[in-house]
Amino acid sequence: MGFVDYEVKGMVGEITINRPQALNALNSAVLDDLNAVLDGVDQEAVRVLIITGAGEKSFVAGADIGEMSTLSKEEGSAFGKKGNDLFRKIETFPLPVIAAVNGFALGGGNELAMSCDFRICSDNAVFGQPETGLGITPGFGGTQRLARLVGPGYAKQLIYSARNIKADEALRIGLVNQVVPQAELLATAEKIANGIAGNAPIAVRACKKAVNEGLELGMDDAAALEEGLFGSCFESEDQREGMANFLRKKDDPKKVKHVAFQNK
Ligand code: CO8
Repeated sequence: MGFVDYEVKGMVGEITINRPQALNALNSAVLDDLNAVLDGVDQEAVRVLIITGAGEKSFVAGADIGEMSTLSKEEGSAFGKKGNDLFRKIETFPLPVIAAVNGFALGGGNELAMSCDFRICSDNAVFGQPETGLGITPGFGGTQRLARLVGPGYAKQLIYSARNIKADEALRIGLVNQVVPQAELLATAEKIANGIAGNAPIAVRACKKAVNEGLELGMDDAAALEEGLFGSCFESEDQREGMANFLRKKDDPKKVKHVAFQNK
């Protein structure tokens, strides 16, 4: 639809920001389209999402500078909220979301990637928060998520200096998990996604919740959160079958089989 394509391949949903004439920059229409695609994801059939950008040059080159250039203070705040609400929706989306960063991930592009559960990138990827060079702050979560991901010292240096970094530096500071040749990016993301999709969905989704929400809590409360989510997996068909499979295999190694988890 519009500026965002969506394709389901087996249990993996692939979302592509598709506005290559502007290096996939995020204007209001792109944000609306992405929101609508997320609302349409069949969360029973699809187990993992991948977000990438169209073309070989850019993941997302930021929020649309032309659209932002004439905003008033109130309109600026409203645009920030629109992006923040959407990226928070991705961050808290029940399914794991992988960013496959295929080029420039600047400003709102880096912020979109950081709202995903983790990032892999192509070797031509460039990351940065150029906003202070444009007279604004990052506004779609960059000041918050970058500091949480790479630590406040590195985040502040990158944001204050508006310096872009290449894939190898992004890997070194923990902004991305893996760097691969451009031609292998999507296949690598799909392989990772399919690996996750083969595990018990109830458990994977509970793990996302546990990590995300636990990071906001003190350790005692975080441990209690984990206990509740751990307990919630029991009595599910997938827990029973997953464990029974292991026990069968112990009795007789020939009984080892792949468990086709049913999300029940
Ligand atoms: N917005 C709008 N158009 C863009 C953007 C963008 N962010 N990035 C690229 N484009 C457009 C260019 O204007 C150009 O269009 P045209 O062909 O019509 O002139 C086309 O994409 C191709 O771009 P270039 O010719 O510039 O391509 P280059 O290869 O020469 O350069 C760069 C690529 C280095 C990525 C360069 O395009 C660039 O620096 N882009 C801007 C990057 C940037 O500063 N991004 C951050 C924007 S600010 C932001 O994201 C804030 C988020 C929070 C907002 C909160 C609001 C309150």
